[in-house]
Amino acid sequence: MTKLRTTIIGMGLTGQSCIRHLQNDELMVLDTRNNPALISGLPAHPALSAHIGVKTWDFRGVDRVVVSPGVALNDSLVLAARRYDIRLSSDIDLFFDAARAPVFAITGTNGKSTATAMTGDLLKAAGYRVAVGGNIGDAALDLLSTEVDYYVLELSSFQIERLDIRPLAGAVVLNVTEDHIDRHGSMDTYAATKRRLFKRSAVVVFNREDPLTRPVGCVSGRVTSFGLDAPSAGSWGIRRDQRETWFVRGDARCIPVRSLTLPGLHNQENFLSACAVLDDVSLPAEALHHTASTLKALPHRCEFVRERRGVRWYNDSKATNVGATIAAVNGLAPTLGKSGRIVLLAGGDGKGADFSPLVGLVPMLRGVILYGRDASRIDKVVNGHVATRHADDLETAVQDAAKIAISGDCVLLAPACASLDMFANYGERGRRFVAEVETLPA
Ligand code: UMA
Ligand code: ADP
Repeated sequence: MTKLRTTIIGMGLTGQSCIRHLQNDELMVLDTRNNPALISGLPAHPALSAHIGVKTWDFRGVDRVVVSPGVALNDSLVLAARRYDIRLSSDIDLFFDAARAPVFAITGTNGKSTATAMTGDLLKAAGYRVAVGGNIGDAALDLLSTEVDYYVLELSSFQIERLDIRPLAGAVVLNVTEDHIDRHGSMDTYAATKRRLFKRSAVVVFNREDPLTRPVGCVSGRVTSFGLDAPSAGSWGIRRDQRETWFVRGDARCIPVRSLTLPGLHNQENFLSACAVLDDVSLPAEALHHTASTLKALPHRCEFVRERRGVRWYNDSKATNVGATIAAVNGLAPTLGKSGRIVLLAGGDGKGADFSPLVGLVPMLRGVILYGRDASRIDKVVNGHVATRHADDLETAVQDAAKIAISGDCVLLAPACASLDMFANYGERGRRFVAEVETLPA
């Protein structure tokens, strides 16, 4: 039998998972960069050739091209492949071709990873065998197994835009605020991309407080919603009685809100969205209670680092856009005493975003330490409203923050920007921050 000739664009986590999965194909892997970070770890394959620093390519004779999510669809390589009318795929398409268990998919600008982890935890607590992955970190193809009852995937807009939409057990769009405009061109396109997930989903979950998440046009599944208000029948929300505040489905009380260990209203929303997407799965109240009360913050999401001289330091390196920074500051502010303020470390690659909503945070801030490529764009927004300083690197920013924070304050790394101008990823940025904070003398 002749082998399928497949070209993979991108040698990162996605590309590598495709190499592991497509062991029977004749594979070519291309990367536009001269030094792809993961090139030394390419998986073994019987028929693989790899090429780096590729700007253009002759795709004649290729049967299909699998494009990694970080590679834009208007990249010159992708355009070259299109000229030959070759089928363009993604790792998520390959995943759906092979998956034999129902799939829940979660997207949104912020909270995707947290809500995805919560959804997986709820299913596990109810006794199901669950595989959780996608944009959250483990590539979808690496999850495939016959020993799985449900898959839970976090999907980014980059993954959805190139996806041939398949039936889902449930889909959530958590929220849509400005992000990735450099890739999608406009908010409308970005929001519509996220809502594509609803098209063939059995349960469609939107956020009542965010109109951009509402399904538009025809969806075949049952539509439900979540929000922090009292819900209508069949939707999820919060109700108060004289003694207690409850997570509820319609009128039915589920568990007290105080059972949820993760702080902030945004985590209440994330939890409600996870409950809503599992609407068709039978979940005992104990599973909800166990999950809510044992959840831990994922790394680099409002992670407490240390307390020093009365100042608490937090790493929220995952705040890669304005909406996430706003949620992080709003989440931490209520934990401070009356005179406590937040020293915010922000900057990096702003992805073309409008930073003006950050000005609303000013009353909660002691100062803003700025670094990275778009530092001056943020400065233009907050300067004159709050003290700002510029630092050459993250380590200097930490030192500067230590000088201006006073007892009762907290220092928060929540950059409102991607890290790629200075770091390999948000994880490296968070680790460098934590390392520097830990070296500050007691
Ligand atoms: N590359 C090119 N040309 C380009 C861009 C990238 O050749 O124009 C190459 C790079 O040199 C590198 C490879 O492609 O060798 C990287 O591919 P990728 O950028 O698609 O990243 P992966 O390592 O495959 O990781 C991707 C997701 N990354 C992106 O979408 C940018 C990971 O999400 C995800 O965890 C992983 O697949 C597994 O599914 C990260 C992310 O930053 C966390 N996501 C964005 C976000 O959350 O905002 C969307
Ligand atoms: P994502 O995977 O979408 O980036 P995460 O769960 O990793 O989301 O959270 C990233 C950051 O976004 C958090 O550190 C927090 O600051 C913020 N965040 C989390 N949940 C929400 C939410 N529901 N609404 C707004 N911001 C949120």
